Amino acid sequence: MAAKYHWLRPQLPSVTDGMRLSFRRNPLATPLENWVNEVAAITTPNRIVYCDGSETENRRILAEMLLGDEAFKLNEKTYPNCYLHRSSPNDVARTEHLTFISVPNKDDVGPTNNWMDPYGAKHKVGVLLKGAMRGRTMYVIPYIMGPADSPLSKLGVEVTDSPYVVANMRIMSRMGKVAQERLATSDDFVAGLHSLGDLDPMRRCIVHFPQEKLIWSVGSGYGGNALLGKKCFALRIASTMARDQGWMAEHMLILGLEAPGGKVTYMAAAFPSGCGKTNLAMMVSALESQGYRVWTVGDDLAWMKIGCDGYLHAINPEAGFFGVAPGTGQNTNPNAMEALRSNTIFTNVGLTPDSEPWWEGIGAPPPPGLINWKGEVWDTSKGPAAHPNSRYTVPAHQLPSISPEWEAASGVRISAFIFGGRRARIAPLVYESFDWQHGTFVGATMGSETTATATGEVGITRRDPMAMLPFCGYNMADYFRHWIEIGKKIPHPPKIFHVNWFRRGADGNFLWPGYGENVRVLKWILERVENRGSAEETPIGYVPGGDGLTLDGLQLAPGALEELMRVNPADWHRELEDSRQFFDKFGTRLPCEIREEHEKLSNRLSRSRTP
Ligand code: OXD
Ligand code: MN
Repeated sequence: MAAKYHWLRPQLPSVTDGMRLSFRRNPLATPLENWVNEVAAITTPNRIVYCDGSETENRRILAEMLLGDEAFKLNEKTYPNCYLHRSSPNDVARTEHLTFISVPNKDDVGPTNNWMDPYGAKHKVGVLLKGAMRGRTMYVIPYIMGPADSPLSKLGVEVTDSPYVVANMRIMSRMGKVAQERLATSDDFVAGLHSLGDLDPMRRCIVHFPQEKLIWSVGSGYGGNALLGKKCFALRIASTMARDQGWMAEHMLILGLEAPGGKVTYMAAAFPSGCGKTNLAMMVSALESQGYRVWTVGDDLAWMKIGCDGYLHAINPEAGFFGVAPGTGQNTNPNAMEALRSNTIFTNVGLTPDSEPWWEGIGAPPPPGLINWKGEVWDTSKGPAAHPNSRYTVPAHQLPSISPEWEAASGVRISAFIFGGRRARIAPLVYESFDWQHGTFVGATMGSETTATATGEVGITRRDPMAMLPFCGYNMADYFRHWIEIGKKIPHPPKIFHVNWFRRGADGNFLWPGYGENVRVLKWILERVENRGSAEETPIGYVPGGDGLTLDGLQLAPGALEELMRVNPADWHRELEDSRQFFDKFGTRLPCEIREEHEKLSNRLSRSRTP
């Protein structure tokens, strides 16, 4: 056995020594070349192509992608340089149950991650990778997460046997020559090995080795499982790097709110998947005529570091948007609709007879002859024509609302953090935490309801601290500790808020219109950041005072505003019990500050009940 798997590095004394496969190193080769050769020895591709990121190469890769029967060129007149890709029907989303963090000690990944021990993982997943690229091309993609000239950016290298992944990585990261030049002979890169394998879900596995800055992903060609720069590197591996190096890697959008006079205030917001992060980041402001405008810096990820000026500075590590298509339309997100008219790769959307993409919510009825995401002629008996998790991959610079600062080398100064979730009953439209420690508690108690019926019945609440449940690469108790500690080190920390666009009235209808009207809430947040804006104290934090929100031009149902701001102590006591059960999973590793905030909130709620 040992001889057969000698490339799995059992000859090394420990898997924590920072080396990767470490087999047959050539002292004349660069660390990148050595690693690529080691990977090739395992996966045995037919040929190896080092990607340079050029336009000529991109055309070749797209042509290669089109050779497969699951890719199509779209209408060149109406969607120039756009493509449709259909993934295997069993491979349409991230697979959290097949995603592992691999470090020696199980306690270090905590109760919210799947764990594999590194030796076991190397053997088990190594078997799946052995010969996995036989007959295929292995592409080597050096890439930068973050603006090419930013000190906050980091390098990665992904090897993959999927041309679709190469084409997507070209949109989502700065890849090729620019990364190769920055990497030069350094070994300071996150290494990602991706192979489609045979796409059998029984042989699918995504493993992270944070101590080696290594990712192995086999058996999936979809999104976050295959574009390794996104969730695997920029969140799971980067969160451990951030903990060790004193910065933050968060599942947050970044936006700039421009006020009359032109000053832009930047905010970063974390919402669980499916709560409208992309729409918020790309919002067309309902208060544009009053001079309030929203600029997009990023829609999913934020890397943040304390700057010499004492503020937290954020970059968007991505160069594109990998957005959910269904529900994206002229009314909900006109900026995205404009961006994705060219140079976009669509995945698992419907296809019209005119070779245009189609999805539910696009704003046009399904045309006769529509083909669904599986390639079948569609009718209503077949369910949605576009898969609910179908996507567009579009270069960020094509977005009409892209911030002029989106590639600023020093990032943008963050003045507010916003947490949120989908809560039908409990959380007010917006509230402000009392301080950083309380704000950390607000983030740690975040949750979102999976469903809420038309009658407003509350769905299942999934606790999703800081929207990082599937993405934190280490024990979440230590992640809360990291938040508390870094807050003490930021001379000018962002203020922390919580929003809920999804509160429903007794009739089950949403109380707040959402979308572009959310700018009214952002405006109040901006005013609070500037120490103005009227606010009322409640047990859970500050909510806007009677005239706090700018509501002119908006028709709310009678009583809706009061209902939107209401804090019901009995509901919050139940909520606290639910989060206590979640926190209990972490045992004594949970920071005492979190328990302390829990206690303080409980006391404030009890006091508020007493007349
Ligand atoms: C995403 C997610 O795809 O959070 O961004 O699931
Ligand atoms: Mn996300």
